[in-house]
Amino acid sequence: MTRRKLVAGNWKMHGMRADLVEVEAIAAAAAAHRQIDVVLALPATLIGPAAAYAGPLAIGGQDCHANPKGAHTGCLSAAMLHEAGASVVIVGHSERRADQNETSQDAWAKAEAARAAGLRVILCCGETEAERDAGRAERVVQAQIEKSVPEDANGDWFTLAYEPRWAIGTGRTPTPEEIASIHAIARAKMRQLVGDAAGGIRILYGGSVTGDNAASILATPEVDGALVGGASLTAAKFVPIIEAAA
Ligand code: G2H
Repeated sequence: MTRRKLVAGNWKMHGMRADLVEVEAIAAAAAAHRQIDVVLALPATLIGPAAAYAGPLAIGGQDCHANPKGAHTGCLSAAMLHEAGASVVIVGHSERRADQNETSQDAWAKAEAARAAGLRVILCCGETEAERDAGRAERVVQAQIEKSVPEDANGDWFTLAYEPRWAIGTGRTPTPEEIASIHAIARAKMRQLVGDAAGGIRILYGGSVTGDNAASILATPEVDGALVGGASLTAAKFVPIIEAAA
C-alpha cells in the first residue's frame, strides 16, 4: 500500500512569537512540496497565530488531556487545541512518559479523546537504552502498541512514531536495518490489533533526525516519514528534511 510521506516537527518547549517567521518559512516549504504532508507541533501559545497563515502546513499540539473538560489545572483538552487551530496532536511522547509518568494506557485515552475532537493523532512509542541493551526493544515496542493503539485506528487519523528514547536529542540513531526491523515488527503488531487498516497507518521514525541523515532514514523500508525535534526549530534546518522526504 502506498502511504504519503509525513514530516512532523515538534518544537517542544521552544518558540516565542518572534519565531513565527520560522513557521512562515516552513509553511512556504510545505506549500512547495504538497506531495507530502508536513506538520508542526507547536507550544499551545503559538497554535492560534501560526494557524492563521499555515496553509498546507498542519499545525499540531504536543499533548492533550484525555477528558473533554474538568478540574485539571494547566491542562488543555483536544477540543481546545482544535478550536485554537490545531488539526493534529502528538500523544505518548517519551518526554511526557518520563516527566509526567504517562503510560501507554494514558496515550490510548488521549488518542481516543483527540479523535473524538476531530484531531489526527501521532502516537509515540520506543524503548529506553537499558531495554535495548537487554535485548528487549522489540517486546517493549510491541507491548506499548498493544496498550496504546486504539482498535479503530486507521491511516486517515492515526500515525505511529517510533522514537527510541536513547536516540532523542543525543545525535545517535539506530542503523537503517534496525529501524526497518522495528518498524516491520510494529506494523505486524498493529495488524494483529486493527487488521488490514494497519497497512494504511504511517510509521514515522524519530530521534536525532537532521538534514544530514534524513535522506538515508527516509529511504529505509517501512519508514513513512520523520518526527523531528531539535532540527525542526528553524526553517534552515527543517526545510532540508522536508525536501529529503519530497
Ligand atoms: C524526539 C525528537 C522529536 P530530536 O523527541 O520528537 O527529538 O529530533 O531532538 O531527537
